[in-house]
Amino acid sequence: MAAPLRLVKGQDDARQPREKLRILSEIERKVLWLSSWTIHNANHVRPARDGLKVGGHQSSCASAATLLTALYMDVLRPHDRVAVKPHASPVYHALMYLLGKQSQENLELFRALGGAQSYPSRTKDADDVDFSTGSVGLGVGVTLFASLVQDYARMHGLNADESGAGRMVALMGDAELDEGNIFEALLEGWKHDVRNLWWVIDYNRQSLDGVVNDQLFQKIQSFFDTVGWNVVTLKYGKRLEAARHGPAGEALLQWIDECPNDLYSALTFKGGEAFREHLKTELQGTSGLGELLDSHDDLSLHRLVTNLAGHDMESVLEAFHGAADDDRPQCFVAYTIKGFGLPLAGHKDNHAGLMNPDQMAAFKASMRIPDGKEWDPFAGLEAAEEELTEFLREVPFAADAVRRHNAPQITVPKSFPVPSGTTLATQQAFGQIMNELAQGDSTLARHIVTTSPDVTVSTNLGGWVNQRGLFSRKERPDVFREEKVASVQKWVRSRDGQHIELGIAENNLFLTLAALGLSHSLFGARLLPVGTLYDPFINRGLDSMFYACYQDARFMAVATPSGVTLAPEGGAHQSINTPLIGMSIDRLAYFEPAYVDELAAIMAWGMRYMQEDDGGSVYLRLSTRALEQPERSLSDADRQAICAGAYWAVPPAPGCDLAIAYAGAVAPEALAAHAELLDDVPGAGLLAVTSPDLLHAEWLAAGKRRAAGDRTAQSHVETLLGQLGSGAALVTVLDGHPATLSWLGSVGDYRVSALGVEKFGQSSDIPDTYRLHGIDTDAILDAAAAACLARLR
Ligand SMILES: Cc1ncc(C[n+]2csc(CCOP(=O)(O)OP(=O)(O)O)c2C)c(N)n1
Ligand SMILES: [Mg+2]
Repeated sequence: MAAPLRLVKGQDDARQPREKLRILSEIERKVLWLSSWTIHNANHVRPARDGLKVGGHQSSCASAATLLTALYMDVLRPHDRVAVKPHASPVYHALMYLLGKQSQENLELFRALGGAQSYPSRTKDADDVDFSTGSVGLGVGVTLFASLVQDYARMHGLNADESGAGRMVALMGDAELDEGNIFEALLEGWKHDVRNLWWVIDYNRQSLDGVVNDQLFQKIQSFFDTVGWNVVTLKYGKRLEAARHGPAGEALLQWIDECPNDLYSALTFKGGEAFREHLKTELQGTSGLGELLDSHDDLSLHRLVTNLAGHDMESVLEAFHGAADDDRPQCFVAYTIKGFGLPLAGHKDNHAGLMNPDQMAAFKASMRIPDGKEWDPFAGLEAAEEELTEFLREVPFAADAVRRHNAPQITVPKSFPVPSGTTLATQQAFGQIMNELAQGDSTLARHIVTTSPDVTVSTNLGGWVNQRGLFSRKERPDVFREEKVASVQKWVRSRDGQHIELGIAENNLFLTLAALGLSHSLFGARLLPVGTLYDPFINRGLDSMFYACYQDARFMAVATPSGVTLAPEGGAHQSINTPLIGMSIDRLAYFEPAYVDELAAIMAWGMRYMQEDDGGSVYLRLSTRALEQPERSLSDADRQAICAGAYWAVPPAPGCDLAIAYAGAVAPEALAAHAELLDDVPGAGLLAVTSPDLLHAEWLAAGKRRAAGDRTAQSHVETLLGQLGSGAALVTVLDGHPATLSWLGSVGDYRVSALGVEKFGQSSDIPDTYRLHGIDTDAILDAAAAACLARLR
């Protein structure tokens, strides 16, 4: 039973519930209008230049107008954070417009350059979007991990907000529940006992292509029950609830209950007359039916039968306020109608459907909007402008409070100490660097948080976790240790722990990194998140990784082992395409060091980069192959070159016409081939590439600067390769797709022979697999010989 409507804490006591309801309903009406008009304007009013449909989702907006109005105009507080379903973007912008946080100009430019974004965007929208959405399911999922991160920040005393925990809210489409990542997140949330989480399902029973399965609500109920959420169903609005006690009331509600989703939608679209016909036939003989039908004309019958709670402000407020003081995760299943209040309501094809100009004109008239007053915040409403202005000024969500924090940066040394040892793998060295960081009690170490999807130990994070412990809201000792069962792993769970152990789902890893990587801004807690996984499974979490970068979360993803170098594991675990992913994701700097002194410098650089305003995230592609380490001590300039993406391991003789460029674990093959080549080409160069990504990005940027008139612009790679002769041959090699380095030829006039992995691999040892893929010493020598011969021709 829902709680009665009541005022919430901190709200103006003078404001009476009835009055509030009336004004909120007015605002809801305005929001419905503005969202519809924003889309209409973009499609039908604003001049089109390319003949392309602009699009927008009037029906998806209408479906969510009541729920979002209730949330933003009454229920939410400034420290709550929200993911709004992508297709309700115009509703969000309309609400922010009314609250003075969005401009009319941006609404007019909806979906145009610089205007309000198609889908809410944390980085591109001007009106303080908390979580970007677009790829359905991910915005929902990230709220769950944000609640975990909020707890982490609070329990580590790092959060800026003193006003208690905020709610992490998702206003989601019902079809988002088809996305697997939702269920992966739910299970993980259950394990971590997440709190202060609200998922509001806009249960319009329609997706893009049509109407969803009947009885879906039962499944929803049981999914959420299973993981300990409280489920609140908002089904009938107040008018239908009242009708229950009138003539044929119970029968009517039962008929709606049993009505298949597609029939209910179709009748909603057709109108009151269609409902009447069906009720007459299907409830024939029901006592009171005649009285019920006779007391309504078609319009009012339609209003009655479509009075679902998700469009009934009073019911919505009751449900939300009824749950307000409970920190248990809440799922609200709000029955709605896609296109409610529009001529598109209920039609199965309405997802991308737009009102045509005639329909819009009629809708505008029904909204009492005079010509020229389309953007007026108050036109067509019954409440007086002063009253509405006063109400909007008092909206709790809009109270003067910092919603985007800015946590100070943590100092990071120039480089971390280089792990000692003559033969080491980068993965092993990563573990040692983290282990050493864990030992001191530096400020830096206190702000690092690690996470891994069940590969903590196998990616060498064990040492860090032994010292820093696992994060858990509930303390739990290491039972194996207490029972004196010998193990090198010490897994104590506590609120102080600095490692978030996840189940295997890589989507969850990247959504956790997304939430951790925004914590400085969301909660004022500067965290330096480091997440480990096996490189091939970047593909598994790719959309979430992309999503994290899209909203400018800052993290370090350490992917190991990688490539075919993990040879015996076979084709299913050998990653080929990940270097190209590293290069092509914006705001992500991909590195593939071969040696551990490079790694130590890159990790320190990365932790600085993660904190810079115009920085980004970092992806380290590491290996389990132990390499003999060079005996050297890096200078600042060396480290600078390493972090810029490349250096000459052996500089070429000036004007020399041959060089080998390698990245990562194939260094020994490149070195061996280079040593052999020196007999024939004494000045041949050997280029160590540590980041194909930064090298490439900076090269493109320099080209753009030159095109813009800066003649002095020169990139690091141009300086390096400029030491070669014109037309020099370049053999590139890495354990990854050859396109990663093949572009080097275009940096100057160079002929590239690009070696790399193009085919799925199979189980074998390194000599076999390198030979199979043509990245061994012989293949490099063959490519160099062929390149030299081609030059002579
Ligand atoms: C990952 C992903 N796949 C497909 C789409 C295309 N798409 C956009 S909305 C939608 C259906 C959404 O239905 P629902 O979540 O129920 O939203 P509503 O009915 O409220 O519009 C689909 C398939 C998408 N945005 N993201
Ligand atoms: Mg839907």
